[in-house]
This record gives sequence, structure tokens and C-alpha cells, in this order.
Amino acid sequence: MKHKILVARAIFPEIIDKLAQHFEVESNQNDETWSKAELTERLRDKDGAFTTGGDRIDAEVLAACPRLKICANMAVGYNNFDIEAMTAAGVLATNAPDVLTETTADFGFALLMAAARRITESEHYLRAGKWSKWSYDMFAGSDIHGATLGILGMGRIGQGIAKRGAHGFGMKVIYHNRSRLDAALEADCKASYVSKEALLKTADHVVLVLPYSPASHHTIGAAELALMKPTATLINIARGGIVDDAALAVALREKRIAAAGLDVFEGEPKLNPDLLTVPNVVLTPHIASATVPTRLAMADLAVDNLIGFFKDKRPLTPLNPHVLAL
Ligand code: 8YV
Repeated sequence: MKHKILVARAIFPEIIDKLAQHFEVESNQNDETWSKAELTERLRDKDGAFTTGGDRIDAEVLAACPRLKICANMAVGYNNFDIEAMTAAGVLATNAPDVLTETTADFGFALLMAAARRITESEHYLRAGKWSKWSYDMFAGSDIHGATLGILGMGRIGQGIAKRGAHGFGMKVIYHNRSRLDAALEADCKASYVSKEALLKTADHVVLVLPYSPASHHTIGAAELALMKPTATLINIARGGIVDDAALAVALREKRIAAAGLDVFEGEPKLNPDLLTVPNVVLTPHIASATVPTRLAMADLAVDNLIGFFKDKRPLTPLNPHVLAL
């Protein structure tokens, strides 16, 4: 008998086809927004789940789903999982690392350039029919090349951004991370380790790429924004909640920093309304990994985790592998 899998969100049809070769699949190809109660109800008789970053799996869900053995996240981040509760319930968690690293690093750079060079702000001005003449300081922003790039969170994506900055744009790269990279990786990225405070004070552009956890909540709030240069740019491609969005909106409005680029938000898809009224911020709807090949690769990895687990208990990217020994 085939194991039963729930696919919590709409996904590429070929991914559903691949799953269906191995499992009995219930999918959500209409992409309905399920409440937690509805997700729980549908998971109740399932052996596994294909989840995305918005699908919360916690003790309450797990208690109602005793058959559940694995949740395969189509995301590198997994703050939607309560890993401790999953481990206690003997449920394996997997994520989708590596396959999105370069695409996401590209996007971090795109957002940085759009914010620092005021691309969307100037486009809105042009589209509104306000462009009547050239002027010397019209949408004058700050340079990327030769500037100091500060990266908070130096995992794979952070390193990708560092390499783009150092090797492509001749930037001086500084970083802060829970643990320092080894010398070879630092040399590869041409990056120097500094304290968080030194990074905020000296960087011309700050990029946030650290995972979300209660410990990283509001890593950037009013006090941290006050340390930054008035000409600086802040980019968040990590998770909503890493930045205090209300404090950022104030700092942007008062020009205490020059600009920001945000792909993730506290409480997304809702946004702090103040962010919508400040012109010097570029806002995108959580699309850093959104290229067709990368989204396919992420989905494929989630499927391979499900197949590997049910075939011979060999998922590719387990987050709590000790569950496998239970
Ligand atoms: C996903 C992401 O698109 O991988 C992550 O952690 O944030 C994005 O790439 C999103 O989480 C949906 O699963």
C-alpha cells in the first residue's frame, strides 16, 4: 500500500506527477489558504507532508496527526517547524538547502542595487509623469562599487553575496556571524570578521541573511539603526521579524538611514502600513528564490527527501536526523 502524502500548497504539476509515482497524494492545486485547523484536519490520516515556509507544524498539529512521519519543507528556512516538538513526536523534518543559494544571492544583490541606486523610487516618479527635466541631484544615490558591504549571517547565501560584492564590485566585505568562518572560506569571500556593532557603524550597505529564531528576533531595531550611517542601505532577505519593521519605517522616514530593500516582513503577507508610505524602500513579496529552475529544484529536493525517507530511511537533507534511529 502506498504512503499518503499531503501537499499543502499548489506546486508544479510535474512535481505532483513525480510524487504520484510513489505515493497516494492529496494536493492543493487550487492553492486555497488553509487555516491551521484545516491543515491539521487534512494531515490527520497522512504519513508525510510536502510543506512550504508558511505551513506551521507544531505540537498542536502533531498531536492530532499520529501517523505523520516526515515533513519536507520546500525552503531552506524552517522557522515554520517546531523542531523540538517534531523530534519529540518522532517526526522527521527536512529542508531544501544549497539549490537556492546562488539565485537568492543574486536577488540580494538586485535588491541592494535597486535600493542604493533608487531604481524603483525613480521609476514610480517617471510613471507618474513627473519627469520634466534633468537635474544634477535627481535620484542621486550611493555607490555599490568600492563601498563597504556588511553581511550579518554568513551561511551559504551570505557567502554568495560576499563573493559577488568582493569579486564583482570591488567591495570591501565585512561580516558578523555566530561563528567565524575558517581562514580558507574567509579568503574565498575576501571577507573580514567584525563585531555586529562595528559592522553596523562602518558598512555602507548592510545585508541580513541570518536564520530567524527567537534569539534573532529584532536583530535590527531602533538602537541598531541608530548606529548605521545616514547614507547606509539595509537589505533584508532573511525573514520577517529579524528587523523591527516599525522602527525601520521611522528611520527611513526621518532619513536616519538612506534606503532599504525588503523581501520579507513581520506578519507577511501583511505589511506594516508605514512601510508603504515611505518612498526610500524597495518592497518585494518574498521572491528571493523565485526563478523557475530554482523553485523546481527546491520542490524536487523536497520530493526526493520524501522518497528517500520512505524507501530506505535515507532523506537527503534531514534537520533532526536522530529521529531516523528511533
Ligand atoms: C521560500 C525561503 O520561497 O527557502 C526559504 O527559506 O524563504 C523561500 O525561498 C519560502 O519559504 C517558501 O517555501
